[in-house]
Amino acid sequence: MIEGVIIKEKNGLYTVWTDTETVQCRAGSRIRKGGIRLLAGDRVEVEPNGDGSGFITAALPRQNHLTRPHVANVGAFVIVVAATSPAPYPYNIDKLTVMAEKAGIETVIAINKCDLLKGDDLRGIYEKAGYKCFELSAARGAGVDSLRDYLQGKTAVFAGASGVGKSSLLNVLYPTLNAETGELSKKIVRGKNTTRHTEFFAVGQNTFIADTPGFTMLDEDKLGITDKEKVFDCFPEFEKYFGECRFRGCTHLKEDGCAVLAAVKDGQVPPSRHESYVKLYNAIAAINRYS
Ligand SMILES: Nc1nc2c(ncn2[C@@H]2O[C@H](COP(=O)(O)OP(=O)(O)OP(=O)(O)O)[C@@H](O)[C@H]2O)c(=O)[nH]1
Ligand SMILES: [Mg+2]
Ligand SMILES: [Zn+2]
Repeated sequence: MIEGVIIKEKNGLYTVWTDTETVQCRAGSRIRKGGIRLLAGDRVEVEPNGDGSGFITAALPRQNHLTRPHVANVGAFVIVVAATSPAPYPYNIDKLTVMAEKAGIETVIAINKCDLLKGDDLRGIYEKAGYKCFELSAARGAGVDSLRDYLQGKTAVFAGASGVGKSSLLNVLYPTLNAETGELSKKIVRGKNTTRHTEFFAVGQNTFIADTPGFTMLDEDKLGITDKEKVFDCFPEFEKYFGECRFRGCTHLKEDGCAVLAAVKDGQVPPSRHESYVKLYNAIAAINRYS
């Protein structure tokens, strides 16, 4: 019996990384009968057959999971944004921060293409929200050392809109990656529509990274939030205003005496973050109204 982590799932075939080897596994009967849906990132116990194949006999408890991409045990959610080209669209970025907050996953913002435009505006917004920010240029290799240091020892997922440079950054961060995997270069060159299956690549001691294809839409009903009142909790920079509003039950949308709105007015909370809050609150309210 050995322990490992699922780095890839495709059509019921799981690739399990065990530090010394990868084992191609099927789910054992206990897993199948238990109706357990295994995800990339899940830690599992494997009964190897000795020929590179094996059976997954047990799944260890999950720390967290995301639905988009569908992965488990994410140690770092890296939201890649471009300082420009494509222009950052705050609401889409904020839906990603919210999804990760809801799942309880540590999130950082990787601001790429800083060779084209400085990243300080975005940095100002997201540092206020409590997210560590990296200013980077994949094109120039700038800033990547500190991001690599941060990722060391973590299981990380790169997400963000198409064209922001997720794959380019991964290539600069881990130049040996395609040599080790053989497949990634093709994937990266293809750029768009990379893969439907999220796959982790081992890039160092206990360090796994997954690239994801960019998407333009992340529907509000995929965020795991069913109650509009819970949207507030997914904006970490709002927390200190909890209970500070004039009226109990303040929705923080437009009430007089709202502490969050006051913070927006005096520059403590970036307007774009509050706008995203309002949009998301209304979207979640509408979903519940019609479902
Ligand atoms: N100027 C500049 N261009 C960059 C930088 N990083 C990436 N690019 C370019 O941006 C384009 C998109 O890069 P990708 O790495 O394919 O972007 P992606 O986020 O992986 O996109 P999807 O796979 O479609 O989600 C390419 O033409 C890159 O050459 C950068 O730091 N500066
Ligand atoms: Mg890509
Ligand atoms: Zn309020």
